[in-house]
Amino acid sequence: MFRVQVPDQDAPDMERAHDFNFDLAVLGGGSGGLACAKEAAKHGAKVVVFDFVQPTPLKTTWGLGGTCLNVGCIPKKLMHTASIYGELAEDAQLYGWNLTKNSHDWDRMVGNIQNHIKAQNWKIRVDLRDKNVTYYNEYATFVDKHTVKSVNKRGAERTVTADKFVLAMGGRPNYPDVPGAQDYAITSDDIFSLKYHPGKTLCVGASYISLECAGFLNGLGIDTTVMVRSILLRGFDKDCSEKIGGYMEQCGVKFLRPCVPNKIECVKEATDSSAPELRVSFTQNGEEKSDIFNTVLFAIGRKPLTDKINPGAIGLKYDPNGKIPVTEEELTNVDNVYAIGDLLNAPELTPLAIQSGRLLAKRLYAGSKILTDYVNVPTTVFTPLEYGSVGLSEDAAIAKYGEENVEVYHTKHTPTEQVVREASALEGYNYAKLICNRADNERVVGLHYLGPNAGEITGGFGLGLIMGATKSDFDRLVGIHPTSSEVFTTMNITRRSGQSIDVEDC
Ligand code: FAD
Ligand code: NA7
Repeated sequence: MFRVQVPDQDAPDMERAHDFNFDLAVLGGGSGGLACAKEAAKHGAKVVVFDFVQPTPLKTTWGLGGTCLNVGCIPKKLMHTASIYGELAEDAQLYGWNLTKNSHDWDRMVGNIQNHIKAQNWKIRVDLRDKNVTYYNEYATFVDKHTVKSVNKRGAERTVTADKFVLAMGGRPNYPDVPGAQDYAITSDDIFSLKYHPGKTLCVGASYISLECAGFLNGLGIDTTVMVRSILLRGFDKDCSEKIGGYMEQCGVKFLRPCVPNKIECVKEATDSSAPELRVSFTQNGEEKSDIFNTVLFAIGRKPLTDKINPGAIGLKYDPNGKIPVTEEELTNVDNVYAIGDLLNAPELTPLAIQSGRLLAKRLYAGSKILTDYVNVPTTVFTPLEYGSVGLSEDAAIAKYGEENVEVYHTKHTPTEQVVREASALEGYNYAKLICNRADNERVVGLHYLGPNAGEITGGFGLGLIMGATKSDFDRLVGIHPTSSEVFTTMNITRRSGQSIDVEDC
């Protein structure tokens, strides 16, 4: 017989040595804040979460759950999937399916994605209630180190005291200081619920968010241009980043580089059902130019709005970019205030925000000593050619271990499912490499993969890297045939050898 364990509502409160309203107040109900709040409540803490979304200049707003669910990973992956389905529909015909080619329906896609998100917003509310976490849909600011004042959308105020605070306010997209940017352009905060078809779109920035948006828009049949100030995907492996750009270009995405915007003017206003017409003036290679677009999307970085929580009231120290320096225990310079997730100088990723929130709550309320591991965090860029990586880029490995100690094994690969495609210009972009430290038994310090299902592949191999796998461990592993992941078990060409990687074995 199974027994369902329900929380004992009559259980005595955790022993408290204070008179505050709550043991823990969490500012921000996104990935990190929710994980922290629920974990703390599980260990008996009396917890409140404040979550409030300030609307975008276009007045877009959303529900509980933070960036990932509402305007980040989830709608992004769903739109990426929508665009990949278009590609697969082409392949399906090569596999014998008789499909009439339909054009893509933006409204239907957005409607279905937003329905999913709204259902999740509701589930999160119910989950918090079930786990005895108090939730206020209010914006919180500090009064003193144990007190916050919060305001709801009608302007009603409340004052709440707590023993400890966890800051989990995430970040918001930056706008450049360019005339018309805030008036006419959008960001990732708007694109996933855009009421009208975006039309001809300019994505400004070469960040992964810009390239992912450009990738799925182009895949949905939209005329798409990316404006690049310098390099693609700063911080990622250069080799792989350029291949992503090359592939996108072959798929029809236009690139303006090196290029920066100067002004955005409205030629024709947007309506509820149609995109505006915007004239964008820009400097490309020192030359002044302009072009007309319907949508301009800025993806030029994100910033935590730490200055908006009245940090001066508690003497909170933070960097000019809004990031908050913390100790290994995620403690800020204020002795009862902690910070997690995108507020930290660490990769801005949902699983890391969740991990940091959950482990912090365990340390605060369950006697745990386990710290969040910020090294070897796998990640994937969901561009049309997906890119998964874990560990160091080639440049970072050379900087850390010296060129003579870095051995790069690399290869091209052809995903079996793609062999029916006619030989095309898109061939040869699927690529994989292992970066090894020769001074340490060829320990693998970086793994990079370009090809389908990058997230699934990289997530699995990430375990190998945190366990300290060497190249010979990868060689010992028997691959699963025919899959793309087996490429990592058969690599024998080093960059040092100069041998061609054009020939592939079965
Ligand atoms: P958030 O999720 O941003 O939550 C913070 C919440 O706090 C927000 O709801 C905010 O409105 C609220 N808030 C702020 N100030 C206050 C206040 N004073 N009072 C009350 N509430 C407040 N990560 C991945 O791992 N994989 C991906 O594929 C991926 N794709 C992404 C795609 C896009 C377009 C974007 C923008 C991000 C993506 N990310 C991805 C990053 C990921 O979304 C973030 O790392 C993650 O959401 C950070 O969680 P967080 O808890 O730190 O903050
Ligand atoms: P990133 O990774 O900080 O990238 C910012 C990009 O925008 C980068 O390509 C910049 O070019 C470019 N940029 C910055 N300012 C400008 C201006 N003014 N004009 C043109 N281009 C500009 O930002 P993301 O939004 O992708 O990601 C932020 C985090 O969110 C990320 O870590 C994810 O985990 C979630 P540069 O290379 O500086 O020339």
